Amino acid sequence: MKLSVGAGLAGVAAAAVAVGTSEVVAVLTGPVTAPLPAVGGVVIDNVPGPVKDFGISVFGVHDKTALIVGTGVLLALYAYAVGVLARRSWRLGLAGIGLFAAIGVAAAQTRHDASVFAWLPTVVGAALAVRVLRLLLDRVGEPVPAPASVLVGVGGPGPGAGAPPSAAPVTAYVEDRRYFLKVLGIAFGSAAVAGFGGRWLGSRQAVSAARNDVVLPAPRQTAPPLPTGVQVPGVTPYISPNKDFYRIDTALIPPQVDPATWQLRIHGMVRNPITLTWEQLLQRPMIERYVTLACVSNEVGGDLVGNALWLGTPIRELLAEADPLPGADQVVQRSVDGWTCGSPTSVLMDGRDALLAVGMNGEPLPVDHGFPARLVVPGLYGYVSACKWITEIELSRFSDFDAYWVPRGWAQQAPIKTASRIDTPRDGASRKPGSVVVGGVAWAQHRGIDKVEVQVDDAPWAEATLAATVSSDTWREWSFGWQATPGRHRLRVRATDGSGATQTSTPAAPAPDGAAGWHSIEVEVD
Ligand SMILES: Nc1nc2c(c(=O)[nH]1)N[C@H]1C(S)=C(S)[C@@H](COP(=O)(O)O)O[C@H]1N2
Ligand SMILES: [Mo]
Repeated sequence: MKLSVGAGLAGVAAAAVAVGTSEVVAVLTGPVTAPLPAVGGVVIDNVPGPVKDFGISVFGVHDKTALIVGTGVLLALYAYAVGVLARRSWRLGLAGIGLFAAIGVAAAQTRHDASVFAWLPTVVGAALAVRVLRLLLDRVGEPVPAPASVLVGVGGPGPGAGAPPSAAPVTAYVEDRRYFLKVLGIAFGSAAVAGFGGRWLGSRQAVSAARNDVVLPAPRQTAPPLPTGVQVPGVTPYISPNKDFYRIDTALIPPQVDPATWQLRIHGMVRNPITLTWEQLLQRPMIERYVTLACVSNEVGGDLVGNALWLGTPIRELLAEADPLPGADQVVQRSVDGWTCGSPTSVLMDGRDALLAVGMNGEPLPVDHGFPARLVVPGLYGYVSACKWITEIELSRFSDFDAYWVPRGWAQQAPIKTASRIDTPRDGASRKPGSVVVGGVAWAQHRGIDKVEVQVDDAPWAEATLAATVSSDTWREWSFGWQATPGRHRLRVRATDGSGATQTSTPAAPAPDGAAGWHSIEVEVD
């Protein structure tokens, strides 16, 4: 092994130990204070917003794993360089670790829910990294100018076999290399154990136990019973199970909020500020409603939309008690992790079933979906209304405050656009000639769906059959009987909402206020 490679590996091992131990310390200070998630969070909050294709990457879930892996790879490269440098100059090595620590600490401080000890995981990790790097570098050894005969001896069957006395330093190096590899292995092993162990401990003290103990109150008003025939065979389930419900947020690690210490503060431009504890919230009148949520980042034909039975207290009643001052046209919602969104006060108070929700499909909210409490507003995209892990409601003005996504290029106000999607057949599927059932969903929350039409190739638009639905706040499934003839066909769908407006054919990208255009698929018939 070349000495510089050894030094580089020593650097990587030191970094691994730093990251691993920081995860253990973060069991005490909160998962977002560990350097890797902290830096990842800063990246999320600072990617340029208006970039269209970035919308999904920022909102999306899989990209979070990619972000952590990417940050880890960058750190490994950096650590390798620090190791190589440190062998030449120990002071440069220390400076390299110092820079790592500075970045980690700075990132952790910016996390909204970070404690005053947010610096601790990185500092402990960095201190251990210094020790590990020194230990390993001492074993990498120094190049020893040796006579050729000695080098042959080293390459021979046994270390030092018949070697002259002058070979001593080289023999020592060979022994040190074994020792070096052993220490390197131990360093990586303990880093892995610490890292995964820390994460595991952290998840054990997560709120799942508190969530299991929650007994949801009975609703004052249950949801209207589901009519028969809401479901079209082959189409997305009418009610999205919690485990399949799309998840979109900026949280690398979902905030763990203990209901015992949770509070909701309603303040700002109000006559009567209110603070609610979890107990007090559960004592408020609860209602149950089916509401379909949709994400503004959803592309035409996409699946960032879901329908659930929510249990919650009408937010309009809480706002009325707080008594907004004239001019307070924006209800700013703030999550425990600092994320914000803003809804028009007029919309939250116009009588629709906007809920401060605590239950989803008969369970307490899943942690990923905002436990213990979130807002659900029929008719507004999630990023302007559906604050998860909510802890603050501040009455303000649109002219005074821009919520999280607004400076990143998204609209201040964003009612959900009428949309329709073909679920069956799938794009690119093949079918036999004859009768083929085409089916899908359409949504225009709070206006309702009045008509869905399908067009095959250039034929006139034909009306689809609408399935039953529970209210105008939910999506509606539809089906269409198609007499398929051999060949390749294009199928399009468009919906008309309860106000009589038909979806526009003009495509629009998700930014700044939601995608538009008709969903179309191709089907091969033979
Ligand atoms: N605290 C918090 N709440 C949030 C978000 C977020 O990033 N942080 N994202 C919003 C967006 S963009 C959407 S579309 C909905 C998605 O809710 P879901 O993950 O329960 O489907 O949550 C909203 N609430
Ligand atoms: Mo969203």
